[in-house]
Amino acid sequence: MIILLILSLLFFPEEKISIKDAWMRPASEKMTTALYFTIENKTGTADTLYKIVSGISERIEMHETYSEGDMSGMRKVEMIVIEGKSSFELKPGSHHVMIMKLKANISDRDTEEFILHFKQAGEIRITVKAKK
Ligand SMILES: [Cu+2]
Repeated sequence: MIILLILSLLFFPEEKISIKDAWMRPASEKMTTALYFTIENKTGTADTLYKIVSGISERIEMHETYSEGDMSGMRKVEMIVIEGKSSFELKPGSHHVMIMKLKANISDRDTEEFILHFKQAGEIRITVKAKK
């Protein structure tokens, strides 16, 4: 019985939240840049991304882009909800992460660390490569 349990854990690891295709735009110190990635939620329940932390800037916000009549632009959102068994793509022209007041230059092919905070999955650390 116990052997069966161990085998099932080995062959069917717990499905959870994963981050794919993360990238950010190169930018200079004191400037603002954007981070994009796809969140895959393989669990059966919704999860919420509510905070992103990194040492590379003074401020990090999640943004959405909108257009209402003649008005269009981007605005801050407090959280991103990823429904169960679905994925959510942050991409140019859509939801993105705004990295404000960079503490150093980010050059093409540099890598930076971010910690994503989810209500269910907890902290997920990602390494992101800069590309043009
Ligand atoms: Cu923005």
